[in-house]
Amino acid sequence: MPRRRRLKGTVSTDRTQVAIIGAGPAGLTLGRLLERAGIEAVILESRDREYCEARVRAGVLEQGTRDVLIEAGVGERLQREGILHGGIHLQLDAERTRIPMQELTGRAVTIYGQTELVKDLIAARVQSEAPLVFEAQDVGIEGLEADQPAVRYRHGDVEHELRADFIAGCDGFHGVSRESFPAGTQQLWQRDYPFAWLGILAHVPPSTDELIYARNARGFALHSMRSHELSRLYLQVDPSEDITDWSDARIWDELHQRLALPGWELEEGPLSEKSITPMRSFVAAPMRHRSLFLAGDAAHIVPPTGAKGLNLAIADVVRLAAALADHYAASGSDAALDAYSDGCLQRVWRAQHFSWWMTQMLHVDPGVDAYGDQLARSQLRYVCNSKAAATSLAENYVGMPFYGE
Ligand code: FAS
Ligand code: PHB
Repeated sequence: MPRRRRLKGTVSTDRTQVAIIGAGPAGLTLGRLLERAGIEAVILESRDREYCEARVRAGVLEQGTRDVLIEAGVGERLQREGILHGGIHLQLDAERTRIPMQELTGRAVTIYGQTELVKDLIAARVQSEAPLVFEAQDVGIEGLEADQPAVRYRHGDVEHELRADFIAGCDGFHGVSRESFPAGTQQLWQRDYPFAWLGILAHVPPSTDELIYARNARGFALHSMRSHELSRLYLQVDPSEDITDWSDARIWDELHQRLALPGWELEEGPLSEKSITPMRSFVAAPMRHRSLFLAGDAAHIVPPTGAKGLNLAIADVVRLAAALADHYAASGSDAALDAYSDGCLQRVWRAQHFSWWMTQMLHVDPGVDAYGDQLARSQLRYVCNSKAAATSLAENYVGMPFYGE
């Protein structure tokens, strides 16, 4: 437990080794890895537990992500309920091709909802009674320039000042951590796409054994899943679309048209969730300023077409946890901390390219002319018919080996 000293009247001051802002996959996994390494950490989350455990986001875990979670002792349910996939299907109009990723790379992916992963990580932290503060309000970072990092927050009606050696900014794209970098100390790259994803959760067994990524003249469609009873499907829509204009019947009709294949049937079922997510690519570098380290969506965003967002977040914190362990080890080396940002960015830019490449190959871009449309179709046809091209996709999709793997 952080050492607490109550300053008379106003602020309660606590001390820990690592202050983690955000209880998403990045913050919770970092907390777990540090706990296993005997390093103290406090996780501060602005939302309540229910909200964090209800958010429907990613669903594909790379081999490396799976291995890290199992190694960290939070993979029991993942191994029991996760679904191993050795391939994906690519579809161009009414032609569907399986990409045998496991045959081509020796690695597979696991279908396991981010929602479930967050539940497992929170349950493990609550069980070990390691500090996790939900509903931490007005979180702010201070003392970076004076190398006396601290996180201020309000919990209930008590003001807190959490002093730490390091701060891990795992608070996502809209968090406070990246904003705490002094002006001019970061370079930002961004690309917004002229399309969004309308996603649904349908209570019907998946109509496919593995994911289907389909490019159709009407736009992109994806048939994914969460379990053998729960399907997750996505449609490319215009970013200005309003979800209230999309009845369940209209969504299913569009999915039928875009995924159509002679002799194959898409089963419908009741929807429990539908939402529209804008698509962007974003990178902020460096990912470190003095004792503040960014990880996950706080530093980089990819369009979900490559299923990389969650996996990048985990890869960042695997590298950060190892670097912090080096720092606190008897030998006390900061070499890995100093190399953290550049090390992460190598993987980030690979995932950025792959996610952009999958997105432009599989979506109908209103801003691209007919010639460009044919180029994208030719690219997709090539991937479906060339072992070399399929292997390149597979290698990126299953994920490159993790730091220290
Ligand atoms: P997260 O955003 O998950 O977590 C950040 C946490 O910090 C949140 O709990 C937030 O409440 C908290 N926080 C924010 N500000 C704070 C503050 N000031 N103080 C304290 N806490 C604060 N990826 C895929 O691969 N496939 C998908 O289908 C997919 N769908 C997505 C849909 C949506 C709507 C979004 C936003 C992302 C999606 N992603 C998807 C990407 C997603 O999986 C992210 O990459 C992943 O959640 C990143 O994890 P974190 O970096 O932990 O950030
Ligand atoms: C999902 O299941 O939510 C999912 C799967 C693959 C993607 C994106 C999302 O590329």
